[in-house]
Amino acid sequence: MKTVLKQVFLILLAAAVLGAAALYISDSAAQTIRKDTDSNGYQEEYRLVDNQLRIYENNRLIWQSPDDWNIRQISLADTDNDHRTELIMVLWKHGSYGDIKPFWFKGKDNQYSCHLFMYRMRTGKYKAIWCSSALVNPIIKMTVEDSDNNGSNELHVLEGPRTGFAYSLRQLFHREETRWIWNGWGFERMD
Ligand SMILES: [Ca+2]
Ligand SMILES: [Ca+2]
Ligand SMILES: [Ca+2]
Repeated sequence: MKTVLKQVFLILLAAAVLGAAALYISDSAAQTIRKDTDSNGYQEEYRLVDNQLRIYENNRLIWQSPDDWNIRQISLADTDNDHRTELIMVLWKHGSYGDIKPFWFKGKDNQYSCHLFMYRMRTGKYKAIWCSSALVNPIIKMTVEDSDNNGSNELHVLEGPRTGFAYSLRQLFHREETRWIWNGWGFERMD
């Protein structure tokens, strides 16, 4: 009996490892979106390939993500409810603060972590509007929608476990759905 249990455990473990590997591979899925976010009459094309984003308008490259960003998902929506469309990106990168570290932060800032960045196109250029520091629970999937039909969009997030030891295995089991609303300077959790 004990041997049978051991075999069942080993089979489950193998399935979990294969599942985690499949999730890892699916992270590099390609995504292309076309939308005229700045209402200039020309659609932009957002090409997410190999976790790198390139944005074109009239076949002209107008923005590309830094090489050290690993972008998992992008979305075009009115995330902050100001009637303009933003680009939001879920990405992984080293370091929480980028080039500008807060004065109180000492030591090395090179932890590989998940972030949510919000950008907007203005006069033909892409500018950052809001960038999160390292998220405690990484985002596995996000959508922006008005799910309660009150006229304002919310950010819906599927969160994974905290990063660290055996993260790829633990993310198979830990999932939490949360809703967030833009409050003028950041996202505030709704429930
Ligand atoms: Ca445009
Ligand atoms: Ca907006
Ligand atoms: Ca709403």
